[in-house]
Amino acid sequence: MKSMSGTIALLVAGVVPLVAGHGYLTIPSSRTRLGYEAGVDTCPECTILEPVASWPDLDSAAVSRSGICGYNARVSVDYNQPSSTYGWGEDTVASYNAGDTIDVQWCVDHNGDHGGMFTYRLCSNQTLVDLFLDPTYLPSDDEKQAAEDCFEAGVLACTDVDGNECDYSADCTEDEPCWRNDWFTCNGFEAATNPKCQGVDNAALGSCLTTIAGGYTVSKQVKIPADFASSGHTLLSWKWNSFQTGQIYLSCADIAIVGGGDGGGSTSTSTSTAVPTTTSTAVPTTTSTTTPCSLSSVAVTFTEQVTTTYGQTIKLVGSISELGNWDVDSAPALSAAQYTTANPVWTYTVNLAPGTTFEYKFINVASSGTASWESDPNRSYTVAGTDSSCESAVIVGSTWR
Ligand SMILES: *[C@@H]1O[C@H](CO)[C@@H](O)[C@H](O)[C@H]1NC(C)=O
Ligand SMILES: *[C@@H]1O[C@H](CO)[C@@H](O)[C@H](O)[C@H]1NC(C)=O
Ligand SMILES: [Cu+2]
Repeated sequence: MKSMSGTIALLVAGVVPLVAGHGYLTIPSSRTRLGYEAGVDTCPECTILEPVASWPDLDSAAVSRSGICGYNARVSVDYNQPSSTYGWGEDTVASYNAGDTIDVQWCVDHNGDHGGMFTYRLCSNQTLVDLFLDPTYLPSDDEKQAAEDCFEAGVLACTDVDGNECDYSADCTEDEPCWRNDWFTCNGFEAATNPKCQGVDNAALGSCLTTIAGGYTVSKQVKIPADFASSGHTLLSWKWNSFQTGQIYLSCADIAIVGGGDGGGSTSTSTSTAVPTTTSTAVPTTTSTTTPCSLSSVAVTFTEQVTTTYGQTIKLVGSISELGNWDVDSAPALSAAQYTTANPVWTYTVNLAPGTTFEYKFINVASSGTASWESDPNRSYTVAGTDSSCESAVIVGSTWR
């Protein structure tokens, strides 16, 4: 249950609560990350499926209540059901094109880096996915398992992306079922340098947020299959099988995939076959039905490139209530979860009504409370979503000035 290193840390520190921090999906923002940012989850890296056989047969464990999105027993939160209260699962957090190669990242805690292998997965059965998109419905364990089987069939293989390093795990031997390089592997558990999952992208301690001992980012790229059917709302599931412990970690992120094939479920092609014209009225030709955009809100993610020192917080203050009406004390703080030395970025996602126009600036608040403002002029932004673009999630990138 606890890692060896965790046990040692407990003996030394004495006061650390009886948990060992582990890992969760951070990019795209998982439901777990949103739960942590909303304050309902006090340990996002503690969403654990255990005890299970996680190694070397990576596919053997039933997911039971953990499902594809994870169950955090520490705070009794089931991420398989969208939460209207805390804001995960109802809106998508990112939109990708079918065929895109995308950046993905999870965060492993220093105190619970159990090594092993991990995957990112998509399920092409929208009927199954839809069970996990209804805030009034918690899927049964059988439905969770059916979805798990679907996601297992949709592993986004390491080998699909040119330039990915797709190694065989140093902790597997050739005769074991974990001897495969389509999954992503962490470094050898006992490797002399950069061991375990923290070795994957050589990130610094504290490069992402965990609640126990500080986190290391684990960054990879995956490819959305070019023929993945367009979906306004589907799920990306992340799964990490521990080498050291009988534990599996699961998170999911709500995403949109556009521009893909029609998949198997579409009936649009059947309209091109001859329809017996029993009446004289014209049979409607296959017009491209442009659905009018009717988004209730757009998830706007602000990213600010700015190098900060320990104790400083970047906030976003502006002319609308969501941004504190220019009041520094009411302004939301950005997250440093994606901050690395190589990529010093702070991020904040806010749901805004389409058409909202506002001015804003970033401020750097020292631990003393003193705020430094960006230079003039004010930045300004108008939320789209009333036009034909109909993007439910957008990213607004900027650099401190
Ligand atoms: C999708 O899942 C549902 C529910 O399990 C199942 O009834 C259906 O046959 C599946 N569809 C496909 C195309 O596999
Ligand atoms: C930025 O907006 C604030 C609040 O409306 C205003 O007081 C300030 O003059 C603006 N700055 C510039 C350069 O326009
Ligand atoms: Cu553990």
